[in-house]
Amino acid sequence: MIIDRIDIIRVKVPFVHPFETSFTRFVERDALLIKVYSEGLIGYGECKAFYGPLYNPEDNGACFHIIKNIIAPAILHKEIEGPADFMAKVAFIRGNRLAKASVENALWELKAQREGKSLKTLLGGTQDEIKVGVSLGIEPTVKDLLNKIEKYLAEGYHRTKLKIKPGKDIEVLREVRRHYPDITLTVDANSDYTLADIDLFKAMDELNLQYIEQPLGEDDIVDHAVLQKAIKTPICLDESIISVDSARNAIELGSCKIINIKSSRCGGLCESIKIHDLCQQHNIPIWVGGMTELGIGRVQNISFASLPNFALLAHDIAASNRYFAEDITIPTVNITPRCTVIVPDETNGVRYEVDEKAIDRLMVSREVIK
Ligand code: OSB
Ligand code: MG
Repeated sequence: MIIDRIDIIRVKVPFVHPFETSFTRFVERDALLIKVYSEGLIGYGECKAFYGPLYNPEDNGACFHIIKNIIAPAILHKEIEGPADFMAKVAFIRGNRLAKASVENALWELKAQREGKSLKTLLGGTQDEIKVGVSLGIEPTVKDLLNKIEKYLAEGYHRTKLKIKPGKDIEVLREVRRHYPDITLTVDANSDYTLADIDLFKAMDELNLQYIEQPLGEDDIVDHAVLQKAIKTPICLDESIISVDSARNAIELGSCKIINIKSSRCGGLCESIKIHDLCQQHNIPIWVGGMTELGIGRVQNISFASLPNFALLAHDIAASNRYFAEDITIPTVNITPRCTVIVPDETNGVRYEVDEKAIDRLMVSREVIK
């Protein structure tokens, strides 16, 4: 396919409720949408960067620069066979995984349209519907948090993940466990602790957590191995896994027992499928992580989560209304009464269209590159 034009559209979409993590308090999704035009077709990608380099090393400004000034000149008006060929053509760019992934995802959409197949089929998906969990932010008081937990349990979410940070951890978790002794509960520290906190994580062993997500720094895979040997609760790595090589290192070192895959963090779906396969060989359970994405990214995550080794654990692919009053797909992502999401395929009639009118309403700026 010849790439004719690339638009980078910045949108800002308010959250229905602020979402606080150990690294920031989000009040809106400030995102770049990537629109790739090719031979009369349009493929969308969502760049998962945030307004600042707080979780990933890149932010929106960095991605905008890399897409406009480095990726676009490498592919515009050239023949690109598909996502894998694209990845080969931008392999000279070190890092910058979120930027590469956003365009790679759009090329998967174009490939699906050209071949008249669903993304699920192209990726090798086998599941028709997938189970979802919810990720809950840090709240001002335990009472506020309990109210939030209650709300999402009532909606049926299969797993409740709580964000923690130093000072808002073990005491809060003990309270939550006292109210909900049996729910599937996990925590996510987003890298905010060090091995000096080892006793805190040993204390968490009493709480019957399904896993502890990314307790230590993103580069600390050696320290994560030390911590994993000292505690019973499985560690699930998020930030530390950016490639199939980092996954292999973490598995060989024993730094985790579970991995959360975000295709954006790992530079796209091509690399993420390799991580999926590697984890399957090593019996490492995996699940699809989230980045508070808008509809475009959320729907692509659903298709990715239909791969076979994603069958065990619930994914961070909540209904769109967990974050947004207004979203950019028709329909927006909804959960079934079983709290699953249905994977679009050629036969089940589930289809999502990009809501161009909503994008126009939410747009802050548009850059046209051709
Ligand atoms: O660490 O998983 C994370 C949101 C933004 C950045 C990082 C993370 C998260 C979440 C929310 O936990 C997941 C979601 O519901 O999209
Ligand atoms: Mg995480």
